[in-house]
Amino acid sequence: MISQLVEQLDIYSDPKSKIISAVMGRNRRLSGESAPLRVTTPIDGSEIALFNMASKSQTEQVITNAVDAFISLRAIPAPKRGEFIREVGSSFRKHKQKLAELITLECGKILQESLGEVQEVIDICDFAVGLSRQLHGLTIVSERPNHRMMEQWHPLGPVAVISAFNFPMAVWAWNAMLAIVCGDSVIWKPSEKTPLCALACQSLIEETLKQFPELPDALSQVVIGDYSVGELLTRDARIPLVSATGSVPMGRKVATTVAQRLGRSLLELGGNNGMIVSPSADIELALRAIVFSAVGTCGQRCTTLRRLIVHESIADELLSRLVKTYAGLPIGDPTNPKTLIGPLIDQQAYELMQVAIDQAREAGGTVFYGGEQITLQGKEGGFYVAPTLIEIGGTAEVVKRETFAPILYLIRYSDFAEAVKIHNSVPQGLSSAVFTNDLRESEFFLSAAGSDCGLANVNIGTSGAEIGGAFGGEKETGGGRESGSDAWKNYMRRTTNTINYGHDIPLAQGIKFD
Ligand code: UN1
Repeated sequence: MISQLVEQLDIYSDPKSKIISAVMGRNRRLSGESAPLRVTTPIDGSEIALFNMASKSQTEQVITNAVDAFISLRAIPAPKRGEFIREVGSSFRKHKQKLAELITLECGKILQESLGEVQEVIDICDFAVGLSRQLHGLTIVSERPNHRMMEQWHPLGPVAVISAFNFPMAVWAWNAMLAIVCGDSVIWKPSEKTPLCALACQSLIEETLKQFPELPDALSQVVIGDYSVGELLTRDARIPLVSATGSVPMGRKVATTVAQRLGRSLLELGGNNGMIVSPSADIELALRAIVFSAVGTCGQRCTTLRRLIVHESIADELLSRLVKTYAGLPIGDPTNPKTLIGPLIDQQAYELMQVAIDQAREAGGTVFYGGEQITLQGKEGGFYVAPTLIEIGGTAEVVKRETFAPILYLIRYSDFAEAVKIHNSVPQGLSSAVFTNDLRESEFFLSAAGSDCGLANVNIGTSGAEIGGAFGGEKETGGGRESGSDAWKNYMRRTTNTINYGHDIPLAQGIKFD
């Protein structure tokens, strides 16, 4: 069934494709310049594709293509670029089901969540189309007579997008759709774990491009490769912006390399998100939000809930209800519509989960539920786990680390200010939530003295953000903002223009220089 799906997609046939290192279906391989990459499905661990990764010279060529494409793209009016993105969105709408099936196949998330991810791509396309007529700057009064000041936003240049396995289409789209309407060409280096998703997206872009002969072919390119390809992209001064999503160590490398050449980086790194549940909370709502945020995508979202900070007066009740709910969660094949928890991405993810559970136990934590591997008949190569609930003290080292797995640490608090302090005591700062019906608590949580994260929610879980807001976080999360609001400004360069329409040349600050 798996190989059939890959072949049905029929996405690899165009010889003019800008896809570097063509993909082959099961058991076929193209000769190429570089090492092979074996792609497996987390569903049962079987091989679904073999690639030859891009070589250094191929990557260099991609960068050169992107520079040329940028020169033509920046001359195309933004609303025209928006028309292209509108058609890209239509194409994703048309292929939504198939694309979702591919996400499920390659990264193991359940079909409902995969459909949600494709919807995120469609939504950001719509957003970008609107934006293509709103890339406006300010006009500013001048201190000098007969002068006028204004800001313009111009296209920036080729943008490199480095994305992670857990959102193999949406995060690229947040970046690429905005970058393209802003007039930038895009080079995408997807995770080595999910190259097929990237190729499927690229093939839809290429298909849509056929309707737009005035647009440059290389406005979007995909490079399949390992960290060495990432390094070439981050080092190259022809790429003014590198947008990277993934682990903190990866982000640190990207940021350091890009900073060496004084380029820009836009980072969305670790999560390790927390939620405070206060005594006034609507427990039914909180329960639903906790479960989706903690176990959705098998705990492998950047926005996954990992730290539940609960008032001592309701902690026992919440814990026992969570244990009961966890016990009933269907774990299994993500293509089965009844499943709510699919597999972890791979063995390494499973091992890291076990290490974290052991460390939590050593730090005095009590495992109330789960953590063990679940063997599914016929899918022994997949890593399925029971999501785990661990009660632990808020200061334990393991709680401060992001483990990409369905681990939920429960921490008790007695005073709300203390809860916020516990909440903010980790190095990461992506998403946060409070469940409360107490206005003072919710306002405090949202205030400057409250949550220190980029996303702070009230009576909503930590995951599942809409595309309309700016997405990203502080501290080790990297400070970047992608997707909605004014995140588009990252993909443009601002010029401040001062225009003199008078007959004199007065200097600012009243300086006389006669
Ligand atoms: C991510 O995990 O990198 O808010 C992105 C969410 C999704 C995006 C997550 N809309 O959970």
